[in-house]
Amino acid sequence: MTHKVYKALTIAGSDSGGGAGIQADLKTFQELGVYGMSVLTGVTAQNTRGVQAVHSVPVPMVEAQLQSIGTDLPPDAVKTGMLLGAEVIRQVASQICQFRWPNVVVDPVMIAKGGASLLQDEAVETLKSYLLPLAKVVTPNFPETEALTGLTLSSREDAKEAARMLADLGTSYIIIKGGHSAETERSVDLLFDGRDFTELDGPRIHTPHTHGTGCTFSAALAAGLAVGRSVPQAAQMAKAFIQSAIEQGLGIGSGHGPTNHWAWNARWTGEEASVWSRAMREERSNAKN
Ligand code: PXL
Repeated sequence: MTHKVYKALTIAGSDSGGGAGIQADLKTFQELGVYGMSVLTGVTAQNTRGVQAVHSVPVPMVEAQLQSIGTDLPPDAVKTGMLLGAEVIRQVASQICQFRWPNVVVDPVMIAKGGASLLQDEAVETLKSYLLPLAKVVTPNFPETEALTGLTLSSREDAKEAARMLADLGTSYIIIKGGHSAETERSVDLLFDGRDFTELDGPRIHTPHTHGTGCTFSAALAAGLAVGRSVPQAAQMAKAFIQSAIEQGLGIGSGHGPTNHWAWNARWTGEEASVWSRAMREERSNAKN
């Protein structure tokens, strides 16, 4: 290898169903050409119908994983997902400081689609005071924004006020995702850089298969930052990545299915799946010749 290998780390939980959590993150890193690493905070027993069980990894084991990464494989970007409790958050924040990890993206995961809690209520304050000040970007959806700010979001102006409040906590860029907004035709994410607002606009795709969208978006954002893109550039790319992943959903499972992490790199359809990897290889070797 003569070119630099960009590395991204996810600090998050496992989704046995493969659509969210570290599985979504690692698939996204891989698709975007970034070497993926993971620190596991917990394990969920989960499928497209919901979360059947959650089990946390002991904090000293989370610490050991962070040390293993930090002492040998410094990441170019880091994202956090499911953190479960206050003690883990303090540990993660302390190691991010110790190793001076750059490009920290915090996806403030709180509740799974079916209602299972992925962050204890009392840990929200810890997230705000310990982790958000270290973050380059925080990516809450509407319910998470409401939990973090105490505001009720019923208009774009409310979202702007919430973004200003979050910026005051010390995070450089705020992205309030519009997937849960009341808008029926568009899904608009609001990007705030501490001064100006930019809208990341996309069509709303009407589908129940949106499991893991938040994880996938924040992982794509971290991958963009890892390779040196600016936050606005990485955010635009991440928006396009998740849009194609939702549009070309896989249609697996009987509940809220996962998105298609292949979609960005290949026009994937069911019949083509078996020939997909061969076609990709041929394309690559043709491009070289
Ligand atoms: O989408 C949030 C999320 C994050 N991490 C894990 C999850 C979920 C949602 O179900 O299971 C492990």
